[in-house]
Amino acid sequence: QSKTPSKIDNVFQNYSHSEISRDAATIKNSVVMHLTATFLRTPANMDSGDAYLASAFSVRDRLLQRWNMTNEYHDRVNAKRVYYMSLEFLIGRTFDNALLALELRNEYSKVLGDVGFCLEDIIDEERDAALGNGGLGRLAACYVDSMACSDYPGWGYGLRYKYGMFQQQIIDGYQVEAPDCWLDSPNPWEFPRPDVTYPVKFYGHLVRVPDSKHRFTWESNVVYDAMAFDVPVPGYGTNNVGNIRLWSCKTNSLFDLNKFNAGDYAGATGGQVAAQILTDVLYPNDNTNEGKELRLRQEYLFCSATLQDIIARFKKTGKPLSELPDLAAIQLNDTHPTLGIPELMRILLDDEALTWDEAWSIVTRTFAFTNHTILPEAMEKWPVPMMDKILPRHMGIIYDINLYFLQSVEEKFPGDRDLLRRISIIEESNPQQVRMAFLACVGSHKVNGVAAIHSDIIKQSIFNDFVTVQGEDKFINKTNGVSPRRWMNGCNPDMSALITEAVGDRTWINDLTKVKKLEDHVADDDFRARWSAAKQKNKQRLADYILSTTGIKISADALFDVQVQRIHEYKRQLMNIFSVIYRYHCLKQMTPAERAKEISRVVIFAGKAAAGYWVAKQVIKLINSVAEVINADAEIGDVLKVVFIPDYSVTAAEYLIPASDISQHISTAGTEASGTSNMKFVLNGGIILGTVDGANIEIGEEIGEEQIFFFGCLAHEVGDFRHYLRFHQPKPDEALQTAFDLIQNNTFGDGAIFQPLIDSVLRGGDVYLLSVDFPSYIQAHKAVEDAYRNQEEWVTKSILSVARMAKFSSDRSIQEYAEEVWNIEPVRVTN
Ligand code: AZC
Repeated sequence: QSKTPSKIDNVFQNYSHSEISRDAATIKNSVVMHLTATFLRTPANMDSGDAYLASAFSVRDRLLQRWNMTNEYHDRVNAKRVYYMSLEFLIGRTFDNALLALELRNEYSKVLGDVGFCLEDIIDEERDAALGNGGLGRLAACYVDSMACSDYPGWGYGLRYKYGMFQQQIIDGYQVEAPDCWLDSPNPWEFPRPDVTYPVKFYGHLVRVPDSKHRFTWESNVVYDAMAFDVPVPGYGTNNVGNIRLWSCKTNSLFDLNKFNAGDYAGATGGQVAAQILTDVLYPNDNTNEGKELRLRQEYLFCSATLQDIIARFKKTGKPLSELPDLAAIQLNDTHPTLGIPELMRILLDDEALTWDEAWSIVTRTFAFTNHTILPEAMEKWPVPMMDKILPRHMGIIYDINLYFLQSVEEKFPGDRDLLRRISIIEESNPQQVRMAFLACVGSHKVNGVAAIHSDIIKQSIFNDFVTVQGEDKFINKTNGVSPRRWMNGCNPDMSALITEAVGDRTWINDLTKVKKLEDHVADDDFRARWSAAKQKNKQRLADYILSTTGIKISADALFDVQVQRIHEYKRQLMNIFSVIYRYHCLKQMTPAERAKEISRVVIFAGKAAAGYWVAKQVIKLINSVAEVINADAEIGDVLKVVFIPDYSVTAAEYLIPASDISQHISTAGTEASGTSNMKFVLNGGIILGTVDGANIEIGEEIGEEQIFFFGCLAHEVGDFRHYLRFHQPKPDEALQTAFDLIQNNTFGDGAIFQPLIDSVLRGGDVYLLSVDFPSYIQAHKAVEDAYRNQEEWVTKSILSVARMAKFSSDRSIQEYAEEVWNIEPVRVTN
């Protein structure tokens, strides 16, 4: 440990705490400095890619001052920190977000404008950081944003995947996956930390420490180094800058020089390849679990590096480990980071020589767990033999955790063997499996679902026995939220300007309860006109985006009807496209005069299917085949258009969401834990057509049922319908049957390709209840059209909705977690 010479303190006294320089000349100088010195270009040969990089580096310089100050300050006051452990962070772009947070957007726009660049084009040069699949990963990104903006000392921990979410191409109507090489060009938003590196062991064998019950030495030759990369999370309206620490496997030391010298070139790099691959790719599954060995190793590398880092930071305080829960709260974002629990046990038992009870008390006071789904196919389980081979020490610890847990159950409910079987962390299947959700639950002091209905459902289903054994108080609800910075102020500047006008200032961006003020303007004709104009401008922007990405020309005067999310059977994009086919049929039956009276509609889809999810991929093909026929039908023209936007991403969502009139959130009741795009759409003045599911329910409660179009069966009815359909043939109504007929008559190309989709309804038990909900779905579409005809009322609905959406800010969610789960306080960072 080298000590800082006291002279350094004097010389750099004012370094990190100086104010951010905002004047045009200084900004211009710093851009030019980076252009020339960081990237070896000159102003004369600068293109927009260079302009992006030079500007981004210059903005980041300004961010760093606050970043250093934040960490220094938190250390100095021994702030309790929350660590949000997530295998996914779906960040998207950072440049514009940082400009807004530092309130430097106008300054950079001017400086770039002076040299002939348009800021919007420069922003478009940035590639998304797509280190996540969908809702769960984007939620993690919103949560670290809210922690930063609300002055909570919070860090995200994740993996730095070399290849993020795959790029989706559409070829002949089918999804084709291509690698996302997002790190090919310099990434201004990460800082390599070669000094922050931890060894992570795999395989090997155990040696018990003499005379100890729970202490082992783990001997292994397979040791990889995880190295940290830090990603800043700029807080808006505060000096606080959060941090996402991402781990990457370091491979240099694994190069085998002896093999190289002997001419075995492949062998020389073999170890490096095996290590590197651990952090190479994001597993592209949303709401599904594949029990791949590589994934288990990936999860462990992540958990081990993270826990070692947290302990190292804690030890700097000089406090005893029993006080860890006073300075650290760890949130598990689903079960993927659950190995953090046995890993912390391992560190405390083996490295720190604590007793089992001391260690277990620390663990259970530190961890809390969020469940995001009840879909059975998403439940993480690992075969005991696999776990035993790769992580022998952890398997042993899990057995002991389970033993002590089951002993406590037996004590409370003596002789209830079926309860023990149901609640055991080890499933008695062949082979045995470790149930990660149960391990996470046993090792945490709080377990939460992500919307009210979902939190109720998990108490009645997967954690039902745990509620009985551990008591109801442990199981709570934390309804999701989204960041108003990115999902209002960033993506919808015109609407945001109107809100600022209504509120009187921009404080609503960090305190969304203030949008209530919009209600005062709902009768103001001028305000309403500008509200509509903002939406219209967003629609035109989306129409341009669609033209440039798909070549399809749509009219911005049509009703925009949007369903964008991962393609999944439970989300029922299939039901949507069946209804589009039926609508097409109806339009074809009409006379031109009748058709002219119809509301023109553009139905927009986007979303990725997991590479191995065949049914979902067929749904994409069907959408594209239907789109091709309808869009080419001159008789139909602009009355109906269908668009599938390829490669859905955070950035695409930022174009789509502000432009929607109606968006669909139509999961079978009880299947969508929460949904978060539903919140984003309404926060941008869009109206929802949805099922009584997830957060749709709470949105309806907040904004009033006149502002939302609900349809379909209710969650408590689903069981009976499914039971019935197991033994009875579904009876499609006339509308659904018409859609089937059109497909089978080869209206959209070879109908045989799509027969399995029809069969999933007719012969597969219709698990997602399309045949049950279709009639009310068609009715709901009619209700939407009737409402849309009355534009005056529609605008009222739109304004009132936004005004009443404060609850769905992620700032509210984070405050609830802070108070009820993490027990942390905001810390205002000052010099
Ligand atoms: C998703 C849920 O499906 C979605 O309803 C929720 O809004 C989101 O998490 C955030 O809580 N779940 C996932 O993406 N993945 C898993 C494994 O649940």
